[in-house]
Amino acid sequence: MTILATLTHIIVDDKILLIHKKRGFGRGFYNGPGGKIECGENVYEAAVREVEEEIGIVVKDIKPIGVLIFFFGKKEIPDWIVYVFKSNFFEGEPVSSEEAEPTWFNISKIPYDQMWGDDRVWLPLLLNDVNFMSVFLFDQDAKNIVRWIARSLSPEEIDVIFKNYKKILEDPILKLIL
Ligand code: 6OG
Repeated sequence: MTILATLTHIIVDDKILLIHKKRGFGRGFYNGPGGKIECGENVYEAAVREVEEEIGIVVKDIKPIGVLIFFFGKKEIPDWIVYVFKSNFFEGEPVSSEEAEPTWFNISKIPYDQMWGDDRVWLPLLLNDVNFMSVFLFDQDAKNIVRWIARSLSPEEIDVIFKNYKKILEDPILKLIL
C-alpha cells in the first residue's frame, strides 16, 4: 500500500527550518517537518498537525508546492506519495521533541550531504517557487536513486492533485520511471 505523507518547508528571510530526525523513517537525516496523513484528515490539516507535533509551532499560510513519488524497487504502485508545502509564517518557538530537533540553516548552506538524495533535485525548485512533481526510483533498500524524473505543474494541476492523490497515479510520467 502507498503511504501518504506531508513535508513542510518553513522559510523566513534567507533561512530554512529543518529538523534533525531522531527516530523513524529517515532517522539521522535533516528534512522538513512532516509525516503520515491520518485517516479522515486532508493534506493541509495533516501538514499543520505534523509540524506542531514535531517542533511545537503552528505553521500559517501553507502553500502547496509539489508532490514527490517514491518507488523502492520496481513495482505497480509507489511506496510513498509526499505532499510538499512551503510557508513563510508560524506562531510559537520551534522546540525539540522525541522525534525531531529543529535547526535553522542559511539557504546557501543546506546540508544536502546529510539529507535524502532526492532533496538536491526538488528543494531548489521549492526555493524558487516552481510547482513540481518528481518521481524517484530508489533501489530496494532506499539507499541509492536508480533514476528520477521531474516536471513542473500548473496551479490547476496542483489543486487537483492536492485534493485527490489518485489523480497522480494516472500521470503518464509514472510509466517512464519503471
Ligand atoms: P514519519 O515516519 O515521520 O514520516 N520522506 C521523505 N522525505 C524526503 N525528503 N525524501 C524521501 O526520500 C522521503 N521518504 C519519506 C515523508 C516520514 C517523513 O519522511 C518523508 C514524511 O514527512 C525517500 O511519519
